[in-house]
Amino acid sequence: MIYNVKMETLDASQKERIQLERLQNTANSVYANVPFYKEKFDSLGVNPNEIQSLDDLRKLPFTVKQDLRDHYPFGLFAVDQSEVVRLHASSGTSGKPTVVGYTRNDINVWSEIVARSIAAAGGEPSKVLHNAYGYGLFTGGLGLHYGSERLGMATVPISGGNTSRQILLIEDFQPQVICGTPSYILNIAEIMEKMGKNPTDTSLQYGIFGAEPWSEEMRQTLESKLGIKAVDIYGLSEVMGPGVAIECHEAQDGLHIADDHFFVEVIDPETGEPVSDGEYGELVFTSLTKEAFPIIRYRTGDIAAINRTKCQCGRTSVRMSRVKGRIDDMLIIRGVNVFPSEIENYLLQVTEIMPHYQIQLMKKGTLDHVELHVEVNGDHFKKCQENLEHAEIYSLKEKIQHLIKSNCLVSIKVQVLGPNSIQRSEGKAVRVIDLRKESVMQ
Ligand code: DLL
Repeated sequence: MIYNVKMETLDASQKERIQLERLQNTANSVYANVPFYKEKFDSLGVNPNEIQSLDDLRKLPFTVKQDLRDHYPFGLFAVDQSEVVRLHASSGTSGKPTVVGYTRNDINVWSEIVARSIAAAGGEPSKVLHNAYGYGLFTGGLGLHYGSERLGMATVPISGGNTSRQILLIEDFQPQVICGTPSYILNIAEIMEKMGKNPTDTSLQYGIFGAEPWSEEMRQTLESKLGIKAVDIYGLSEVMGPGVAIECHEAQDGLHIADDHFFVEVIDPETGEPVSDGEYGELVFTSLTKEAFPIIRYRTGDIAAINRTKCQCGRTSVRMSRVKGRIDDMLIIRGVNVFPSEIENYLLQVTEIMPHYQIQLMKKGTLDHVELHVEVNGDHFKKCQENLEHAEIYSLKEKIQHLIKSNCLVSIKVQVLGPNSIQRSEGKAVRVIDLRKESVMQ
């Protein structure tokens, strides 16, 4: 089902006209109302009136996360505080969080975008949606919640955690759609199995998973474990929250960007120059309709590629690939670049291990040392205990090392751990642990 047929199937010239008009409004608004943007535009000698085509966007400066931190908490807002009806923040690993604000109209637009997303994922009015994204300052819970209500679904605001209660409510409320981070939904499915229940026996038909990088192989694991169709949803608080882009359940072939509200560019992260369609680079978004917290050319740090061909579902928006990962999470191992999600893709093909892993970065002398921790599954663990424990584990280790080496071209030391050794997530999974400061190994 297409929620907003008119806006989701615009032809290229209609779309460009709307985007340009909205871009001009946004550039004027930030110039007039946010001193940070006025100073930046002035220092580059650019005036918003010069934006006469979408290409002119490239005259405007980039915005980065540090700019948000430097203007903590409300310094980049473009409206009077009396118009702000909602605040969200992302925790940030160090220092102050980054804060974003919404007017009543922003919440309305966001709800509509998420309603479109849920419909694209297979949701329908009058069915039930189980929302296991965290509620609070994180945009996942409330973002999906408002969109689900807008679509007309009965929304279960369970949030993350308390997994046995989640399972009870899935059984009793009979939801058609479940939302959450892929790592947490996997956790729910595993606990169901441990309780002796079959996760494919529920009423669930569709899953809306995102907020963290995940792989095609993880999609297959989740789809077969839960007997559902799973789609990828992308977003970030600085740009809006969930719903910036979503796959449709019909094609599951790239995420439709809500490009009547967010203009996308893909750049080479080193040079800042645009890359061609289909080539991977850093996603950069400009909001086109936001009032409280408009953002110009925001460098997301997320690596993906875009595709402008028409999708079989009928939507005409530009689509982005899965996000491979954040630039900060890219591992450089002996000169070879690899993202954790690429490792995950191969790891999940190994049937003797659980779909949980962690990558630890340590220092060995002056060199970085990378270790991949995986967890053997219960059946294989038994076999190891009954048979030649070390030989079994050793061969599994060798097998994984070889698989990663031949596909990702990096040599990583693998540690095979016993069942339940790796901490399960209730929100965003922590895949990379950087112990380089603490651990100088000899
Ligand atoms: O994670 C918003 C969200 C909520 C998206 C629920 C999807 C579902 P932040 O906490 O600001 O917002 O984190 C944004 O998470 O820059 C990406 O690095 C990562 N991310 C989000 N969605 C995906 C995805 C929410 N589908 C940051 N695939 C982004 C990979 C994702 N990474």
